[in-house]
Amino acid sequence: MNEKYLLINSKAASKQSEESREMKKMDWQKLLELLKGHKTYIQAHNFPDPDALGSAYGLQCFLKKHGIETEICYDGRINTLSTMRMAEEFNIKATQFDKIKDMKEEDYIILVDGQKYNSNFTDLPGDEVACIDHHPTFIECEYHYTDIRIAGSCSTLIAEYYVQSGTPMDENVASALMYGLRMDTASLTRGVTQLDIDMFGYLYERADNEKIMQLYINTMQISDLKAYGAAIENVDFENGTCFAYIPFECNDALVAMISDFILSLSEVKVCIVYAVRGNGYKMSVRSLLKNVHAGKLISDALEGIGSGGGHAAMAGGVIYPNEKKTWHYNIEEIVKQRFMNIIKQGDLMAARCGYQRAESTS
Ligand SMILES: [Mn+2]
Repeated sequence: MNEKYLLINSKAASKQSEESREMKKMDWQKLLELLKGHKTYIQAHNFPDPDALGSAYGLQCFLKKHGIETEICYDGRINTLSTMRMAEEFNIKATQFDKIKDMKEEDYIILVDGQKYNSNFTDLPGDEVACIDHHPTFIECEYHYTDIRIAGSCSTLIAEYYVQSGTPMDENVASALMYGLRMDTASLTRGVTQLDIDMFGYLYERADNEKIMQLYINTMQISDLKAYGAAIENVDFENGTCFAYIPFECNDALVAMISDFILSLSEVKVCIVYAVRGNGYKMSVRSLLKNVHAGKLISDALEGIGSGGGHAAMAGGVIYPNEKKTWHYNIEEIVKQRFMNIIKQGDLMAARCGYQRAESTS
């Protein structure tokens, strides 16, 4: 079932990508023109993952080759083993916003691997003039330069800047982009478009593939097992949909990894994994069903109490801090009710339109 699903998904995704590529073409010359003479920061999403860091670094080196110096910044922390090791291995210099003392309102910011108003993007003092991202847009925002196209990773889009402009790519950049591409697409098995495959081929010839394989080993720490244990302990399964609650703080990447893990159970078609985040909650959603779009599901289910969005197969979001006080006694009940309501509405719609659930058609 999985393989078939992926085939359908990848065909649909590449069609979608072609459409969106027509709408918003990348224009590397326009980007260079825009940035000339401005102090520029490249902002990766909060708590950057390998794709965010890889694309920020790839873009930084691209711009440098064209005479534009930039600084990579992010809010939150680099707190997963995979991202920490990546930064170290590829010598990527990214500065936590707290340590940047001199960002001014007139400084330029390019957002990578996410968009303004996303729950995982802190609004820094600088001016967000450009955005390069591979996620669907949930809240529209005008930038001077926009390159938002659906693809498996943001690293894919950045790789294309080198290809289109004929800019030479060194091994370190190719490796960082390759790692980002592989991590976001689970090595080309998730949300893959034709562009991802093309760029994979391009990067493969230039990257240190041995080093990338090394990064794949030891990506978890003993302390992560506590979160897996809690999620397994609190699993609640109903009709193909699985909820798992982690009642303590847990970083974004770990919540996402546990979400992938729960989805690997053969009975699970949709899963919602969430953990305490300050006074609110951090959520991760996965869907294998054609009629359940993970991004729309989380966005609708959290309406009024949080925000979220993402791809058809994977999405993330947060429940706002002030909500926890009122609800933490029965958070599991509330989350389940909200998500199941949306899923059931989808099923009703699907039944009316004569669709079938994906698992019964493939
Ligand atoms: Mn990404």
